[in-house]
Amino acid sequence: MFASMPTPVNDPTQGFCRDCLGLQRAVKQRCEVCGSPRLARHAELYDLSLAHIDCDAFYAAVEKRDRPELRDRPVIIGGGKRGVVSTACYIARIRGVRSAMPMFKALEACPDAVVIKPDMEKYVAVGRQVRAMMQALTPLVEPISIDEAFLDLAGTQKLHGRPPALVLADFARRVEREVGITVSVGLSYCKFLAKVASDMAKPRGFSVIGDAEALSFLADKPVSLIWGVGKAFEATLAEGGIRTIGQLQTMERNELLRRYGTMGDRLHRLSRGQDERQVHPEHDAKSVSAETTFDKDLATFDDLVPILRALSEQVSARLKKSGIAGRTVVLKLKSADFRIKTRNRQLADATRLADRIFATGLELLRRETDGTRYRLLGIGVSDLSDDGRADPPDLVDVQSRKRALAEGAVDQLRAKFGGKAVETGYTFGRGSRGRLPRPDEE
Ligand code: TTP
Ligand code: MG
Ligand code: MG
Repeated sequence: MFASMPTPVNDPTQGFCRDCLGLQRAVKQRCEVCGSPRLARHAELYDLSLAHIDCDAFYAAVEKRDRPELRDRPVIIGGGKRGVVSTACYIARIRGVRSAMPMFKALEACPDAVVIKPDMEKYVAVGRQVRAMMQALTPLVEPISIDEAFLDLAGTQKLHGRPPALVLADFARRVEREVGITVSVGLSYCKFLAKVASDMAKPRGFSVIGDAEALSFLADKPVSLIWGVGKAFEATLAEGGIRTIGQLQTMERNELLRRYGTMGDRLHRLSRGQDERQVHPEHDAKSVSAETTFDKDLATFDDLVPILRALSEQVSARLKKSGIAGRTVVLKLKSADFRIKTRNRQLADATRLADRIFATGLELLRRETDGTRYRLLGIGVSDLSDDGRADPPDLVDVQSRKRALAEGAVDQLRAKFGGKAVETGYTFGRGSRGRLPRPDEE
């Protein structure tokens, strides 16, 4: 069917119908083919290939699918021990019910709601089914939670015989038919804006944010739209008089770094719609690590520390480059007689900072330097996640905030002058005792 379809062109007056996928040749309120008002039009529609897809009112949608008599009723999923709302269908939301709301409050707002206890097994199975359908579109599917994922569809046009926008609209249609729930799609050129877009027109949304409009689109939005800006950080920014992303757009990068450390860099980039994070498929790394075998065996803490530091920086550089963070720090040692030990520690929050990885590694290493001679040292992080919630600005611990700030400055210098431009006290002049792997640069 699509082989015979004329190649669609980027023309904001044209676009396609999200119900029948028919191409539109002019600006009309309704589809020329089927009369549907659900049309997709955008000046960059056929250039964009990064998508975020999120199921609408996921648990509630699954329950409504299985109990069609509830279709037009307000449905709340939740209860159980904690007595809070997991999710509510859109009918209940109109009445003011929200996720995480105490159930008694939800029922005050919507007394006639049908309350259903969550059936996690069922939701996991449906989530997997949707994910498998995504993976049939592209190998680059990065699940974010049970009901959402990023998809990179760049380079798939030949395979599908149509551009990503049409592939995605068809996907949404197929999920409705084959799974019986609905999804919302966000299409953009980067993860940040794809995720923002998928949330813009829920349920059954299909929103596009192009390169050309990113700056103006973001300008009047609140800073909380930025990944990693939670309630606490939002308050910190408000203290400095910053409420909109537009205000961040007018600020110098150095000023943001000075004020907010590594977070300043993110504010600078994301406020301008610059987000280089790639889509990492599920089977991708479960951990990020670096290790090195020494020229000769080492046994003392003092000998091992500089190597640990250098390796921590490599791990951190790789995490930062991929936009991910890890919550468990893993130390690996191979003794002279080839026995491998691993020791790990879980942190309160995921980190991508060399300093945190190193400090945790140090604690683990201290206990293993008991005279044993080692031939290999490795450090890494597992429990990987997107770096959105990593390293929350720790306003209480001034020291850790200062360190994060310093690390931001070092990263900045490295980005400018190359990986070796800045050496920290631990790695500087490390001599020939430990042979270090080449820095993780392409
Ligand atoms: P979300 O995608 O955040 O929410 P949703 O799918 O219910 O609604 P939306 O249309 O806005 O995407 O979360 C997916 C599921 O995760 C949700 O159906 C239930 C569960 N969940 C909780 O249990 N507690 C929560 O606080 C949230 C936000 C979600
Ligand atoms: Mg959802
Ligand atoms: Mg979700």
